[in-house]
Formats: sequence, structure tokens, C-alpha cells
Amino acid sequence: MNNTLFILLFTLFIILSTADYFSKQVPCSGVRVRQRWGSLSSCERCRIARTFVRMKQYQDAWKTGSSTEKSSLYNLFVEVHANPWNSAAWHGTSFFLPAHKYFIWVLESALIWIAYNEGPKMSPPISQANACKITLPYWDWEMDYDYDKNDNIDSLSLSQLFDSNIIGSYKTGAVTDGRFTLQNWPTVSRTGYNPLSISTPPLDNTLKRYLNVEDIPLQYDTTQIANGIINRPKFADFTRWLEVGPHGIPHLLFGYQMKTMFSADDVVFFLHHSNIDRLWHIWADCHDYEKLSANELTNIQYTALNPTSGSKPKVDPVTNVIIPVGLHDTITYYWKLKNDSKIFPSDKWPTPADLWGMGTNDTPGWDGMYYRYGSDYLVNLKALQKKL
Ligand SMILES: [Cu+2]
Repeated sequence: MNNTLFILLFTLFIILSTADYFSKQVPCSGVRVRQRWGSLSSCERCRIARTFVRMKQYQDAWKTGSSTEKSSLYNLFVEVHANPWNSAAWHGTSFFLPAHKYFIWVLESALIWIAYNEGPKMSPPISQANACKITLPYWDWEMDYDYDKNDNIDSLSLSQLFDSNIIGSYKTGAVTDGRFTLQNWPTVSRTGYNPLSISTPPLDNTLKRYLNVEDIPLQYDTTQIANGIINRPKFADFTRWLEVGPHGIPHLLFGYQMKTMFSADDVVFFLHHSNIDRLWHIWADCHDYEKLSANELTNIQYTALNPTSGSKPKVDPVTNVIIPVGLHDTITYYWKLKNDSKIFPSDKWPTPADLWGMGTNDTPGWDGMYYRYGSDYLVNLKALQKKL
């Protein structure tokens, strides 16, 4: 085979082996390594925030089917998450972890795609080389837990998450500084200003945050998280605990948009879910489940649970049929009832089994998924605990 033909076939292979809508259109390859938000440089944080804002502004006919109406790329993600069929299937069932895993993976691909295609036109520009380095960071809120309750210092106020240039200052109410003020960042959902009844008028599209730690404190420190992972070798126990407790509290603490199904209106949603996905990875690693292939999984590693707790199963909002959530049942990514989505096409809806493997150097995961989390202090903590 001559060299040109080989390169052509190799390029075609790369394109075909990374199948999600966004990642197949950019030549960025290799494993994506997700880092903690606090470990990123201010340039890296700013690059990600500017790309999010560009994604909000970027309009295209994302809603396929009969509609050609243009819509914001970022808002599409907000709406896909808030869609009643998706939200029913993805929450309070054992689809919770795999559904959000795939959702944030596609969002990360879209971020890279926007930075790659739009970045060079931005002022200041983002180079294509830097665009390919973008990954979705995680907010490790367990590090912001208030370890010393008597020092009169609110630990969350010192979190590296908040600043006046990027995510916004640490304060209750409307976001008025950073990159996500109303001018740059009109939210999809409209909320009022009363934290106790956010649907009380006047309603507007300003992003708002509650952030009242006296009312809703962060309840999980690193030891509790490590023990929660170690002591729950069964998926059923782990996912129930993770969704209700560690996942739920930051949503309530941020309040406003974040405590509704329009929670993805705040980019903090994605940093939070990156952390939740990271804890799922650590759980699999801790119990050596990551060495199993999808066809070796038993109901220790994945259990079909609908509902995860309580007695009311999640049902299809139209037919009232109980949503099947087995290892080989497809997770829904409906755009809306009748129209398919350009970026979540129905022939590409994954199952939990599809999403089990993250890919190795030899074999990419389902839909070309290939990512890891950066060096992790929790893993070290786990080793410590095992010695005790
Ligand atoms: Cu969700």
C-alpha cells in the first residue's frame, strides 16, 4: 500500500472510530484527561468559560426533523436534560450514572468542537492546538467541606470555584460578575428572585445562585466520600447513596436554576457532574470492576433499579409505561417526542453496558469514548484507609 493511501485510510479510520457528532469533526485525538477546576491555570479556566459563552451564542438548526429553526448549541443541552422523557429516565433510576456520563461526554466534545472551529476567530483567539487540549474539569466540592466549624470561616467562600472573572463571585442572588452575567448568558429557564419560591414573579433569564451554607451546608468531606465508595461494593447501594446525597446537595445549595430540571443552565452543573462521574470511576477502580468487560458484569456492578428508592417507578410521561433500565436497555436521549436529535440520534442511544468501558489504547470505548481523570488524592486516601 502506498503512503498516501495508508494515510487516507488511517484518517478515515480515526474519523469512523470516534463517532459522536462533534468529536468526529475535529482531528483532536488521544485520551482526554479531566482535571480538577482548582488545578487549572487562569488561562485554562478562562478559555473554557469563553468557549462556553461562544457555545451559548452559536446558532444552528440543531433540532432536526421538520424544524429548521436555529437555536443555541449550549441551550440544546439544557433542553435535552430538562426534556420530560429524558429527565424521567435519567433520575431516580439506575440510568442516573450512565445517562449523565454520556451526556457530559457529548457536551465535552461540543466544547472542543466549538473551540476548534470558532476559537481562531475569537478575540483573543484560541488556537486549534489549545482547543484540542480542552477537557471538562471537575469541581471537587468535598474539598470545600467546612472542616473547622469553629473558626468562623465559611470554607466554601474560599473555594477556587468562585471568582469575579470567570464563574462569578461567591454570593447569593443574581450572578453579576464573571463570564455568566445576563448579557453573556441568558438562561433558558426563567426564575424569580425569592429563593424559597423561585417561580414567584418577577421572573427573568438571569442566572442565580442561592449559596447559603447555613441553610444547606456541604455534608460530605473526603473521608466520608472515600468510605461511601469503599463500603458500597454493590451498584444498587452506591448509586442510591451518590445520587440522593453527594449529588443532590450541591444542586440544592446552588438553588434557583440548579435545583430544577433546567439545572444545566449553570455551567457549574457540568463541573459538578464531572465530579460525580469521577466518583463512579473511583468506585469501579476501588473494587476492581474496571477490569471487567461489559459481558462479565453481574448485578453487583450494575442493577436495574426503577425507582432507585421509594416505591413509585419512573414512567414514560405519555404512555405511563414503566421505563426499562436494564444493562442492555437503551437510555433515551429524546430531543422531543417526535423529532430526532442531530446530536443524540436514536440509532446512537447507548445502553449502560455500552457505556461501561472507557476505552484503552487498543480499543476505544463505545462511540469513541476515551477519557480519564487526572491524578487523584481520593485514591491515595483510599489506600490509607485500607491500611488502617
Ligand atoms: Cu440530571
